[in-house]
Amino acid sequence: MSIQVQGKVAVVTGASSGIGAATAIELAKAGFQIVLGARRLDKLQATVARIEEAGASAPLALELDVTSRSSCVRFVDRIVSDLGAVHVLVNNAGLALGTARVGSASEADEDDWETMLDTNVLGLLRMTRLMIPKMLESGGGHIVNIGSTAGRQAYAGGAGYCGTKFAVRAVTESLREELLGQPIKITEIDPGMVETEFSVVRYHGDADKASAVYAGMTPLGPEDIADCIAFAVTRKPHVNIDAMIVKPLDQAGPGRVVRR
Ligand code: NDP
Ligand code: 8X3
Repeated sequence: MSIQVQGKVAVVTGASSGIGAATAIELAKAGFQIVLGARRLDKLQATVARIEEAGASAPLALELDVTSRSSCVRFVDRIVSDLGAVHVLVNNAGLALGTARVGSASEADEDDWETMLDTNVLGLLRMTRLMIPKMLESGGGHIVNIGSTAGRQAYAGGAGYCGTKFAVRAVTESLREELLGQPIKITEIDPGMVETEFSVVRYHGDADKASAVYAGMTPLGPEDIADCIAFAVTRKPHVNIDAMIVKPLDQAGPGRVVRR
């Protein structure tokens, strides 16, 4: 580790599951004071318990729906009133819904597109807009956006989801330009296939379809991505990790997977 993290506050959105939960645990072990946000408070409490079991200091777990402006405002206000500062924001909350091809999509698929855009793009913008002034008041910060390989290479059936992740890249690069000269770092982490609740959510709860995604290959685990995030946020003050693309060895690209 190259920086002093004691006393630094790290906020992880979507910390009730998968990559967000693993990141919260990893950053807590590294010494950050953690704030967890997600809609499912019972699941957030499970992450809290895992952080406490690891012997790290007790995190603050707060309800957060990134699609709601008032929920985001309440979340950020509560962090500042309870902890007085914020240094790291991991914009992880996100989801894929469905694999409809545009030409055969239904009204329900259109609703899925709206939810993905509202969560993955507008939610990330909402949280970032609210956090930048608080980071500046705290003496500096670091924004980590979770994109995807789906934001670098599109695939059939992914127009809705890939569209949101290409947008995350555009937002990250706009922020890089806007924040030049300010003490705020900006990083994008673009994972390939990670086994989490992601595919269960994408297939609307169909566990068989979800597990078939990873059949015969070795996917990444959420802790593999958490490891990369922890590395990025603990570099020396003058070092900015712009982006990391992290895929399983068994994956060359979307749909290009070796199965044994
Ligand atoms: P999970 O489904 O396991 O976790 C998603 C998290 O996002 C949950 O904690 C969920 O919490 C939260 N979330 C969803 N909607 C909202 C919302 N409106 N407000 C607040 N939180 C929300 O999936 P992953 O861990 O895999 O996904 C995390 C991120 O990683 C996503 O941005 C995803 O696109 C990205 N990603 C995932 C890959 C994969 O293969 N798994 C690959 C590349 C990128 P709750 O439901 O409690 O609100
Ligand atoms: C998730 C990766 O390839 O399932 O962001 O879209 S993929």
